[in-house]
Amino acid sequence: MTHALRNIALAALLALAAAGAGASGSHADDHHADDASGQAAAPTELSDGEIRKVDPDSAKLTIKHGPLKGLDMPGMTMVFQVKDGAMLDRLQVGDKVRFRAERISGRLTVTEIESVH
Ligand SMILES: [Cu+2]
Repeated sequence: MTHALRNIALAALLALAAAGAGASGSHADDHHADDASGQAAAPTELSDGEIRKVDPDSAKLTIKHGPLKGLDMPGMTMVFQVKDGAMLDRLQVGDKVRFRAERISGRLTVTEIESVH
């Protein structure tokens, strides 16, 4: 009898846990969809660009870039966030660069950049 009660209690707990996991799982899926699209949008290759403005104070970079295939974007001059402000230390206006841009939290962010010499 004690075992039966324990089993019922366990079953109830498991059901609760499953319901909880299901609920949080679908919530996580929403976020995961964002992440997945961000990752899917990330180009696998570096894109070409030229530095037009370096803004260390706000960790932003203006780049005249060629087409960004992964982001479905034609060539243009635009402002990017940079993932790490220190990335700007070695960049100067006029530098030819190769860079990777990803959509992070809805913002186009340079996650990798290197000068082309
Ligand atoms: Cu652009």
